[in-house]
Amino acid sequence: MRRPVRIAVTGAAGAISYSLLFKIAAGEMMGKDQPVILQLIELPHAMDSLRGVAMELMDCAYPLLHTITLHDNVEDGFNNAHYALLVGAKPRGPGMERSDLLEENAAIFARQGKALNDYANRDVKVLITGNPANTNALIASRNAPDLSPSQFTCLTRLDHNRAKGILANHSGATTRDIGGIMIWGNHSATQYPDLHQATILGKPALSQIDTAWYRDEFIPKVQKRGAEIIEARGLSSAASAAQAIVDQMRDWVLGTEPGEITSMGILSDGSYGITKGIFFSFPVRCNYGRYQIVQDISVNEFGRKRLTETEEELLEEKAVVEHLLPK
Ligand code: NAX
Repeated sequence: MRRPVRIAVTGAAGAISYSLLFKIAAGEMMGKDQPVILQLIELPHAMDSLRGVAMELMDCAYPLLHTITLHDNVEDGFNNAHYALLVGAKPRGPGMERSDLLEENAAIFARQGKALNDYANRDVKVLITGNPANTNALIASRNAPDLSPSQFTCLTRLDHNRAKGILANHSGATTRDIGGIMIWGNHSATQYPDLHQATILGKPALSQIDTAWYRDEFIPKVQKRGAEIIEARGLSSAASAAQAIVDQMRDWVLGTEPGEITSMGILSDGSYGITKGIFFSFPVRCNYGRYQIVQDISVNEFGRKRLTETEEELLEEKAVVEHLLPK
């Protein structure tokens, strides 16, 4: 058996974690031969609830679950972590402006970035889920000067999976038959779910579906799926978000399937003309624990407009928190 890896999770008593932690302990994220130590982090007032979650995890008697530790601060919780899943964030309250939400979360993710820098394993891989995920990732990475920005990603795999699921449902194919989905940009309603590389049973998806459906129904449906779920369920996506976190981390660590593309929010290096220094979802492939942007995909005029729109939103978000970013 391998040596256990340390996985720190913030917001560990929240709704997403209530699905996520059980999947990790069952070996769905790191593989069926990889024992895990869970370092669970919550706000002080949620520690009782967290103890309940830990008891349930213990009661599942997972063979791969080595140890569980509970923490009410990130400095202890991130200690020696190989992986850090930043799920907890301040939700938008009544009457709260978007800029207030950005600023309040900026303070949280600045502290978390510093704590990762000071306490986590030097090779830690960090996935930010808490919203606004892209800008929170920017803040965390900028506050961790001793870590490489390539160690930080934000979650856009849920958008990717949603696009795949909705296309499968519409076309009658199974998700196994679908490849080449791409999500560009922000995890928000400006994201661009792009089907120009997508295939259904190996043939171009766009030759098999109606262009009007793609542009007028599919794109807005993926963009607004989170809101549609809140309206229907009265609660935000939790189990599907947990699945997406597992999928994104597994691909990052263990690699994407040969030839397959996935989508990850990563620091822009200027590819596709996107401003450097913002976290933007790109089509990537992963191998040996690293991701690489898939290059040379042609982006038509329709796509370029969408890329610019979502890029502009991220630049606006960055401008709101700029004064909190270390130089
Ligand atoms: P919940 O409100 O159920 O749980 C969040 C938990 O985080 C709470 O228990 C809270 O006490 C804890 N928390 C808050 N601040 C913390 C901090 N500084 N340190 C440690 N713990 C902290 O929310 P949940 O449904 O689990 O969603 C978590 C986050 O994911 C939200 O910000 C949500 O907006 C975001 N999402 C992001 C998605 C994405 O694709 N990027 C999709 C799903 C989800 O909406």
